[in-house]
Amino acid sequence: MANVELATTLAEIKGAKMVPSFCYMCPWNCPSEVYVKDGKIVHVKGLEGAPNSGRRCAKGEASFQVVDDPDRLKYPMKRVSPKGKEPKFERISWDEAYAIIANKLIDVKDKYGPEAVVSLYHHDPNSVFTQILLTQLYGSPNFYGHTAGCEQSRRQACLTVFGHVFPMLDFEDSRFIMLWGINLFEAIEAIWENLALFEALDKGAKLVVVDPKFTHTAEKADEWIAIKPGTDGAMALAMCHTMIEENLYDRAFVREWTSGFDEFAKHLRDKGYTPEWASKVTDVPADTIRRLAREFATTKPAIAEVFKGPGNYTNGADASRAIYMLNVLTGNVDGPGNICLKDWAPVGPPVIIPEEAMAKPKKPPLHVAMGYPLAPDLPTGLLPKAVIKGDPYPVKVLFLQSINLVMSDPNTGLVKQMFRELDLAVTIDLYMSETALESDLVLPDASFYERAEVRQGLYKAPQAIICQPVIPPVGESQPMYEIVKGIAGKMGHGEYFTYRDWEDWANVAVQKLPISLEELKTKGIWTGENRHHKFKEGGFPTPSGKIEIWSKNFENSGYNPLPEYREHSVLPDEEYPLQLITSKLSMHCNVLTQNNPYLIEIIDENWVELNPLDARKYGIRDGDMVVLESPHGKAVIRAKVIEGVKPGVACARHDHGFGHWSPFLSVAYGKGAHLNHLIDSQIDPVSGGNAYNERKVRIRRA
Ligand SMILES: Nc1nc2c(c(=O)[nH]1)N[C@H]1C(S)=C(S)[C@@H](COP(=O)(O)OP(=O)(O)OC[C@H]3O[C@@H](n4cnc5c(=O)[nH]c(N)nc54)[C@H](O)[C@@H]3O)O[C@H]1N2
Ligand SMILES: Nc1nc2c(c(=O)[nH]1)N[C@H]1C(S)=C(S)[C@@H](COP(=O)(O)OP(=O)(O)OC[C@H]3O[C@@H](n4cnc5c(=O)[nH]c(N)nc54)[C@H](O)[C@@H]3O)O[C@H]1N2
Ligand code: SF4
Ligand SMILES: [Mo]
Repeated sequence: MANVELATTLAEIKGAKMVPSFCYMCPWNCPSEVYVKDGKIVHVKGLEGAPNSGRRCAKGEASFQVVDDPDRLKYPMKRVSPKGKEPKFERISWDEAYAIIANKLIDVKDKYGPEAVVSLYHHDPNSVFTQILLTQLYGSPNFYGHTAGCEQSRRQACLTVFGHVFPMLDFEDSRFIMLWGINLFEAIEAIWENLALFEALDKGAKLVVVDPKFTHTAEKADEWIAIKPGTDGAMALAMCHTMIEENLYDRAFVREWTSGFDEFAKHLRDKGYTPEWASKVTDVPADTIRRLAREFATTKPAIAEVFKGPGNYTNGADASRAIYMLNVLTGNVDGPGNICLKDWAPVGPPVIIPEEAMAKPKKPPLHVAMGYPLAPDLPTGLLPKAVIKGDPYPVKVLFLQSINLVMSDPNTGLVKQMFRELDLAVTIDLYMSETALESDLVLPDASFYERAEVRQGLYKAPQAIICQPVIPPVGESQPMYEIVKGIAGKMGHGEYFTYRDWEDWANVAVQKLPISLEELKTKGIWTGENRHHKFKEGGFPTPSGKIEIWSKNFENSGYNPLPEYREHSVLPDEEYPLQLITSKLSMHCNVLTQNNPYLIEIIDENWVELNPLDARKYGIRDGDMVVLESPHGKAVIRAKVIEGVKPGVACARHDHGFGHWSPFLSVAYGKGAHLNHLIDSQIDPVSGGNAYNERKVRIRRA
């Protein structure tokens, strides 16, 4: 920052009031300090004393633009043009919006039952209010997040093995860290985790990154394993094979805390999951696989973690399960320097519905009816079928909050078609997003600088964090607690939503916390004790109470109880010779930062990366515009030629978040390319997670 700018900034901050809050530019919610003066945000930074140690990333720093953005939605809007035609909207009052929603909900319940109403969120500011209204009072079992579009396979694996959905990475004391496709230095997952990883590296920990692409995280690693896409399961199983054959596993831990070890050892042997076998599948030399297995097993404490990379394939759940087995066999579970099973803070619901008033859904939730009983969240890839064909049962109304499904899910054309078949689609957003364009009603939410929220902090120890409104909402926008209160009132449920201001419900939510709301407002966070080896007090929350190498749930649902290797379903061929994988950019978050002029100034388009060998083969030079073509569609995008991507692989950067076509996004509109229409809706057969990395393409100069 130039001196003059710095001086201006300091003058502005002088005398500003600091309000502890948190950042919502990505799902990791870093605790923050927001400086406000004369009703204007003049500065933001990470909260001192919080685990992110005063830091925010570039997206967080650019966040205050959200309140000044002239493209923000300001009023409730109703669609006045027919679906499928050019979208036209007109301003309506909140009262009219509430009445339209309430009447439709009552009508749909009469005709089809409450389960015909589905609610989806990703970024989930106060979605708990919607959950209370739709599931507890209205009676739909279909309130879901967007994990299928994210880390569904990893989550399902973690749930199966440990009975827990969310491991935290306690890097600080690790001595051996193996990251399978998880790109922490670009796709940031909470700044404290990155700081802890740096600390471990400073103390001499070894970092191994398994990824078909040489990422920023791989740059910091001791070893980069350029694996063939979609084959991580084979490598992890072969590492398990080596650990068992060479007696390197933690015998005492396995005996006391796991179930199914003997069956697993036999399974690995019977299937012939040797390093030699895996080498042919993965392109990783057998000696390397064997050596890494030995090093991992003998250098403690260690962490092997996976996120979306190996997970976003049709074999993603078992690949993730196999990677978790490395931690299990070596006893690297929930100790210092291990993956730790998140300990939750006692944050309660903001509104308590008495037991006798609770609705009892009559039909199973959609994921169960769809035949995915073990999916931790809705397989959204199957949602179009439910809406268009009524299979497994009719879905007539969609609520979408903080999610741009039309851009973020695969098979864009089918997702758009689904919207045309709905009786009512309500989008609650900050912007007229591409999903809003397909909706009947669009409601303006208040941003995280304009609303309150109390939620779980994503830190290894239990943590509660608070978001506080620092400026009034833009236009007529309203936070979810007001929107839900309005709809509930029209539906005859007003008696449960009697809070006058946010402190009323926040006081209810913090009841079980050891500190008061007033204290939380001043401090910003409450952090509990960081406990290790919590399972020693009561086992694991799995059916057997142990870590399940052999999964009882899988057995009961007719799946193979042991992790196995299957080839994924979309493989390159002569016509489409490249596997197109996806990878996020550090300066943008998903589908929500592209209208931010500061971030767009740093990165204003996305691109596809190719190895020089492939570039030469297809006559492409660095910087060329190219046509990418799959059996499902084509797109024009810039090419970058780099050594750090495996030959035969094309890596599309942030290909869900660019190429916005909503004319209401004046900064984002038309920048870069959107590539989710090049993918079919294939999903993992157990987790129901989307397989974004399963695209085969050909490439030519545009
Ligand atoms: N800056 C920034 N940070 C973010 C986000 C963002 O958009 N921007 N999004 C947030 C969200 S919602 C999420 S879910 C996380 C995602 O966090 P990550 O899962 O870490 O991020 P991705 O970039 O989706 O994928 C990671 C890597 O998987 C690799 N990969 C692809 N196929 C394979 C494979 O077959 N095997 C292996 N081993 N690797 C493979 C890709 O090359 C890529 O480097 O990031 C979060 N943080
Ligand atoms: N090809 C490809 N596709 C992908 C991915 C990929 O790596 N490659 N990543 C996948 C992953 S990991 C994820 S998590 C999904 C993410 O994609 P989505 O689940 O669609 O979610 P986001 O991009 O987080 O949020 C999108 C919407 O939230 C709105 N929003 C932002 N703040 C607020 C708020 O305070 N209130 C309200 N009501 N709305 C708000 C934004 O304006 C935007 O329209 O995409 C998935 N799709
Ligand atoms: S990592 Fe996410 S929550 Fe933290 S400062 Fe960056 S954008 Fe905000
Ligand atoms: Mo995600």
